[in-house]
Amino acid sequence: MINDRKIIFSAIQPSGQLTIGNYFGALKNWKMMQDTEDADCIFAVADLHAITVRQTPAEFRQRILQTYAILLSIGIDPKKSPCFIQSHVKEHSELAWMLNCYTQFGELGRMTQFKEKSQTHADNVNAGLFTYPTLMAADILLYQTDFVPVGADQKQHLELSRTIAERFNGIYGDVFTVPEPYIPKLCARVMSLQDPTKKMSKSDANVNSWVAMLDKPEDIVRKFKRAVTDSDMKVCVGEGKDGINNLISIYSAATGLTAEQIERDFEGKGYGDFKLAVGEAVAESLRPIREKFDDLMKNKDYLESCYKAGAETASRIAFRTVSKVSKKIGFIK
Ligand code: ATP
Ligand code: LTN
Repeated sequence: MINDRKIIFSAIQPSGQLTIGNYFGALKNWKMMQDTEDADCIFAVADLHAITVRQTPAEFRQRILQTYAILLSIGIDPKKSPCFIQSHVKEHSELAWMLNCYTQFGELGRMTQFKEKSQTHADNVNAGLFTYPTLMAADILLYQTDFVPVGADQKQHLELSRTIAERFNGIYGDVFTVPEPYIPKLCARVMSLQDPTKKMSKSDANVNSWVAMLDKPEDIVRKFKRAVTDSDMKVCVGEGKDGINNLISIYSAATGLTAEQIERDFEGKGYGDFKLAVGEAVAESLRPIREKFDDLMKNKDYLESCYKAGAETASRIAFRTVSKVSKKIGFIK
């Protein structure tokens, strides 16, 4: 890595089937930034984050590998952008502990994701769920990251990462780069197809509310056909038209058409035609990803060689940061 180039880092949890929310809100931008930005990109599968919720070991192992394969399927090039599994780079846990001691209880208590998840998993409000944002800060700060491509729901966590970095730098001098979120204009928050006032989430029990990146084309089309809209019957962006606004954003992300072009193309046409078009466009944009994914999952040795190489590169950078932090804190070498 060359020192004065910008660094881009992001991660994704292997906590369920990845949805088009993950794709259009985050992953698509990872690929875009890798291909267009004059920067070094590093990406990870955040398996340590995922155990804040109980996982079944055999399924979890499979899901970690699948999530890794999806990253390569969307076009992350492991030769260009180190791509690794978080638990393989021990410095993430190490720095997270240290940063815990520079994070206030009150700050963590204010995190909306913590409040929401402690309600949905009321039987398991563990300390990891509470300190989740300090692990995320460690992920980011280890690589001296400048930009973090994420969906809008992660903005608050990013702000806390900045606060922690600034606090640490304030005490010890310039140790960490203070990261900035990169939140897309389009699809920063893809909404549920069944309740468009709620974020699309893979943990939603109603499977018709979310579309998985690996869903079959006919299932994708069916879910869009059932999407909740309104009684206005006009394909246009508008207040109170959450369902249609969401579908227009998704269609726009899948086709590259602007909202104005979409409104023009569907003037005088019904919601049925529009929902079918959105479903078909999404299915088509995901087709090559699914095909690549099926190929990659047949080649586990290749996947292993990629995540091992990714972890080696990441470890070298992470080790440098942790050494610097340890020295600043006063640990004996
Ligand atoms: P869960 O739904 O189980 O809480 P998640 O999908 O929010 O999990 P991750 O898988 O770690 O959590 O998210 C990875 C990335 O996808 C993050 O950058 C997140 O902001 C983004 N993302 C997730 N859901 C959406 C959505 N509905 N719209 C836009 N971006 C999203
Ligand atoms: N917290 C994120 C996933 C995540 C992440 C990160 C994103 C873990 N570590 C580092 C960006 C940078 C989520 O729940 N969506």
